[in-house]
Amino acid sequence: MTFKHRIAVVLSTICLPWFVQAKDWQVQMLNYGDAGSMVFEPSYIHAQIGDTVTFVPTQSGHNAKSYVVPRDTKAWTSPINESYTLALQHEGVHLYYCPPHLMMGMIGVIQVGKANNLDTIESKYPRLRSKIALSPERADQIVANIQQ
Ligand SMILES: [Cu+2]
Repeated sequence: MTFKHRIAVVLSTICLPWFVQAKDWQVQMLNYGDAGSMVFEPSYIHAQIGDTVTFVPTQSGHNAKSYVVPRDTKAWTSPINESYTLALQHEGVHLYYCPPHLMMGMIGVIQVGKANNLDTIESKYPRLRSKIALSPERADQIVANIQQ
């Protein structure tokens, strides 16, 4: 092993834990955000297995409830006006909404790795969309972020 190799091994050993560290994503629940009124911000996240997502009650009157979850994942609901952390343990897409503001299109998507349950999203999203009275197009754009 050359000196350069040895340096590379030492550097990769030091740096690797930093690169593979799981991330905690913060999702603000807002009465008004960049995309308009009643929004999750960011409304789309592309995370990896092992990451967590924390819903932050920045403004009051909101919560988050799953509508579609990845395979082998339990449905989840965050308490209203409280911080809630969701552990992402399985690959796939979470489609969720704020029950008090679904009518106003307050929905969000968390993609964990690959979208291996896209067929379920495609079959169930129209029913969720039918309950959105205000600007369902904004919700369509959020769902359209999902990467195959
Ligand atoms: Cu809300």
